[in-house]
Order: sequence, then C-alpha cells, then structure tokens
Amino acid sequence: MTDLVLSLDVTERASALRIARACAEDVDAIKVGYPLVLGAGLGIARDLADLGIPLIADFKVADIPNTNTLICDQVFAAGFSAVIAQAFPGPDSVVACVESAHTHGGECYVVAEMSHPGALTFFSEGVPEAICRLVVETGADGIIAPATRPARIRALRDLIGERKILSPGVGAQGGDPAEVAPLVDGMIVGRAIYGAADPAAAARVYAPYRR
Ligand code: 3DU
Repeated sequence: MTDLVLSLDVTERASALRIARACAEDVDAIKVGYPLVLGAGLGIARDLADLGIPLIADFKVADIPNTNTLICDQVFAAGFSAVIAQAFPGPDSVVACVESAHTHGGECYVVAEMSHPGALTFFSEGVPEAICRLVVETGADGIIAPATRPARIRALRDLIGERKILSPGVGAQGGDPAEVAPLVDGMIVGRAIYGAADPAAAARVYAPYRR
C-alpha cells in the first residue's frame, strides 16, 4: 500500500551504516536529516546511497531562492535523490528547490503540515491548503503531511492531485500504520525502527503495509 521510509536520526556513522545495512531489504528509502549529517558528515550520504536505497534529504530547506539553489545542488551532488523544503519563504524559494531537484533527476517535497502538537500554532486556518496550492503551482513532487492526523492527510490529498504524500509520525509519535498506509505514498518511521534492539525486525513489522 505504501513505501516504508526509514528516518535514520542517529548521529554516529557506524550506527547509521549498521542499521541501514540491517534494514536494507525491509525499507524502500532512507530519510537523512541534520542529526546524522551534523554528527557523521555529509559523506554519510554517499555511503548510504552505495547501499542502493533512495535517500531523502530532510533539511527542510527554507531560505532565499539563491541560497536554496546552493543548498539543493549540494544535496544532490552528495547522492540524495530527494529533498524536503519548507513553503513559508514563498513560491520563488520553493521553485529554486524544485528546479535544482529536477535538474539532477530528483524530487522535491514540501512540508504542508507537521505532525507534532505545536504544529497547529502556525499550520492552521487554511495554511496547509495554501501550501498545497503552491505545491501544484511550483511543480513540486509532493507534500509532507502528518500521520498523527489522518483526517488532515485525506483533506490535503484532495488538493494535490497525483502528487505524492510522505507522512511522518507513525510509531513513536502515535500514528497508526494501518490507518495511514492506505492514505499515503510513503510512511516515515524513525525511532520505532532505529531505536529498537533489532531494527530489521522492527522494520518488518511494517511489511504488511508495503506495496
Ligand atoms: O518520530 P520519529 O522518530 O518516527 O521520526 C520522524 C521523523 O520525521 C523525524 O526525522 C522528524 O524530524 C521528521 N518529521 C516529523 O516527524 C514531522 C514532520 O512534520 C516533518 C518531519
């Protein structure tokens, strides 16, 4: 029903490679963000990409267009196949990320609504809906939507057409994979897998939901 995206939020290279190798058969992509890149260096991306698993850069890129281009060009040169951007800097900033992604044969996802409780302070009152319209206008490949609020995923799905939804919040944040998997294109799971004594076994828990 959905891809399983491992959010590899460990901070040491050795742990990252051990977990990624152990889970390689049981996940469809790996999401890497600041914790791992700041802890292990950007070179970790090439090490992980060499395992043959698509890599998503969760840097929530949010700057002026020129800086976004510089950041995204580095992301794709490092071996990532997708980047996650924030929408709030505006359409030109998102376009910069989309153009860099597509120039490199990659994808750009935009955060439409976050999964934690405090997200509702600013991701409310039509803002996620406006972000979805921006995603369509800018040609971005999809959105990030909260597994902790399946009703919101359904509402946002109606606004983005064929574009994809990647959804964090399953597992440690309480999202239910049985409810979320049919709604999304990728289910993002971090602590429930990398924090388990046996990460591969923990990843296989999600096997019934994978397409
Ligand atoms: O809660 P987990 O340990 O399964 O990790 C979720 C990951 O997804 C983590 O890297 C977090 O930074 C990211 N994320 C969200 O949790 C919620 C969002 O709205 C966007 C990204």
